[in-house]
Amino acid sequence: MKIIDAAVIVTCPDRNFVTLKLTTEDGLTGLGDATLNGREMAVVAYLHEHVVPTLLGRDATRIEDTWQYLYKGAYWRRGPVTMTAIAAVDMALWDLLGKATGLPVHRLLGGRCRTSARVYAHASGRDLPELLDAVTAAREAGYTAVRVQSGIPGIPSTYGVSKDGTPYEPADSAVPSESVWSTPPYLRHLPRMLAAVREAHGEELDLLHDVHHRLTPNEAARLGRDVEEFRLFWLEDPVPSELQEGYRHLRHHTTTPIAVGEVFNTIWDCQQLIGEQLIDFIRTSVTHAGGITHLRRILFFADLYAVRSGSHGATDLSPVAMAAALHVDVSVPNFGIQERMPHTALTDAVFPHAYTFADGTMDPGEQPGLGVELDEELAARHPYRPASLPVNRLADGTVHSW
Ligand code: GCO
Ligand code: MG
Repeated sequence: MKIIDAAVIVTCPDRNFVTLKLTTEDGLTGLGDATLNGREMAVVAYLHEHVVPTLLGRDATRIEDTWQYLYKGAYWRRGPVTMTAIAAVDMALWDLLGKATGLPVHRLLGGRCRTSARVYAHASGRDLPELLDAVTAAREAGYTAVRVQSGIPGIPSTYGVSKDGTPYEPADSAVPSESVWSTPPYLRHLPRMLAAVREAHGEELDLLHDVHHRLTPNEAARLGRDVEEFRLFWLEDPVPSELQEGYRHLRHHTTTPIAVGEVFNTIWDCQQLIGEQLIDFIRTSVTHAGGITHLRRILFFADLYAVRSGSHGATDLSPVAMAAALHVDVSVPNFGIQERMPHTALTDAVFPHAYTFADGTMDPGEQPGLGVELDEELAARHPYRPASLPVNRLADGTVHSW
């Protein structure tokens, strides 16, 4: 099953997506997501210049060998651009193998360990009443786990809160917009916010919250303690993820479950966090951590230490990535939960897919391969538009993690 063509397709149906499409000599096509939010064209160049020429003529069934070739063979290892490019090839090869054998990818990965994958919704509001309404809407839509974020009194706008009722999408301008951050009001606000959600929605709903890398280890330890009574499902990215020792400090001070990993690219980025059991959930995504092959390596390692999966599933990961994540989710032993931010109707039209949502869970479906197609004609009508993630500053102008 020789690869005879590799095309990199960039489209912007409401937001940018980069897709790798491999074609074999038998006319089969496989898709892989290569979207790196705000850095899309860097991956496009990496694929065009350094990966595509090595794929032509290659046996598409040699998935592990191709992964090793692109990782070890490049000499320059790791990093988001490289690992996203490798991921796209890997996903496309699994998709091709599924189509060639007539099997959905989850069956090639050992088959289902569960009937479907539980997902969590995002609920946000500029103030508490708006947040409580958003949680109600998520529950009415069938979710049993909800990520809660709200505006913080004293801070003009913050991460994770949609501004005007439209779905939240942080990459909002070609040159990064700037937001202002202050930690003390946030630390005061969060326990009040969670108390209000528990008061209105009771004890049974699973609640998650994303700190988005903004605290020092000691601030995070204090927050973890302050919110223990609200029994979070997880507190996400409390500390910038490269500060791994910080998680040891945090772990020693709170039993609030911790989730990290959406910015990690390889097993080497989370080896210590998992091996020392400093976290409860690993959030590496199929797109940014080297594809299905490498994500599974991370998750099998995590299983040894009772760390569960919680794959990143923001809208900046395309429907191809969502499908790939779901095939992994239903087939690994240590699945925790899957993030879900629904794509726009236009994105769904550009990427028709077999996966479905019902009763707070998602299912990858039984179509051969990943079960996602790309409508290239519709994609071409929505060309790339540069968009960057915001930059964060403290009131005195100091740049802070966003
Ligand atoms: C999440 C994430 C995202 C990121 C975005 C960056 O938990 O879903 O934090 O919202 O900000 O994916 O590209
Ligand atoms: Mg996050």
